[in-house]
Amino acid sequence: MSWVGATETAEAVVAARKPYKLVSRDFHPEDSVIRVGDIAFGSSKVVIMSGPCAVESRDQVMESAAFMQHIGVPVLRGGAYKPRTSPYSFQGMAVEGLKILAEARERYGVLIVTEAVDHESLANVAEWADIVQIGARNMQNFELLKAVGQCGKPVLLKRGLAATIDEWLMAAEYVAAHGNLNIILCERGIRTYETKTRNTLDISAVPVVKQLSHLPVVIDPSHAAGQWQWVAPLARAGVAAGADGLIIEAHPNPAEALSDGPQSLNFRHLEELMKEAGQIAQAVGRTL
Ligand SMILES: [Mn+2]
Repeated sequence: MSWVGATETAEAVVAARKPYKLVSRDFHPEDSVIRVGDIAFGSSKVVIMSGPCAVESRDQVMESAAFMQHIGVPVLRGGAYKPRTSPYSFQGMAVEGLKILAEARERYGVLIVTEAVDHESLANVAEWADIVQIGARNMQNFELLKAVGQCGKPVLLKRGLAATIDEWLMAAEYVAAHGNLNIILCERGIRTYETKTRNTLDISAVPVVKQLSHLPVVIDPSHAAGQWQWVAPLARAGVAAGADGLIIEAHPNPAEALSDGPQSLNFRHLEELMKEAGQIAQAVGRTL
């Protein structure tokens, strides 16, 4: 057997072992560009998404949306359904929260990304939001992933906190196999033996996933860090590593946030981070 033949055989063996198809680069060699409104994930522009962890009130959302518009953040985040570790923590405003987010879109021209936690909330989120988020804890909720495949909206699929890259891509494959290839992958930190940070941001996931898959990858430095002081350095690293976007928690008054206050940036720090991320993007041949 020639060396060329041996290499081809080895590649065929590796390809056969790859459990995902639709989300694989083998299936679609070019980068996928996911268009939402007038923005695109996976283009030369790095997409910034920001806003509070949770929708807490109409005033809080309007203040946040106005600031995002002011500094040029095109996508507002904010959870109306909150899968909290404790059943005694704030659980979210549900449909009322979704309506507030939709009103913010009308008034300030921002797109909305928000999480669905089950079939019922998925129907509501798909109706009111622009991007459906599937959180880390639901990454392997396969029945929900099948429904997301048919929901008609782009999906932001977070990596599970104990999921390997292959498991994460298999979760994306579920969504794709059920009809939705508008998938944005989101690395948000994985659980390791380190306890100083809330999770360990797996920066290597960006180049690895980009080699394995054609889908865009964004970084969530907030849930990885768990502390606002570490969010900007991780965000900068994400852009430098080639991430197609960032999703960052920011709150008008982090000290009073009902959810994830310690890791939320105030608006002044978010504005500083936008400038820094813009410079890093330029250094790697991209823009914000
Ligand atoms: Mn949060």
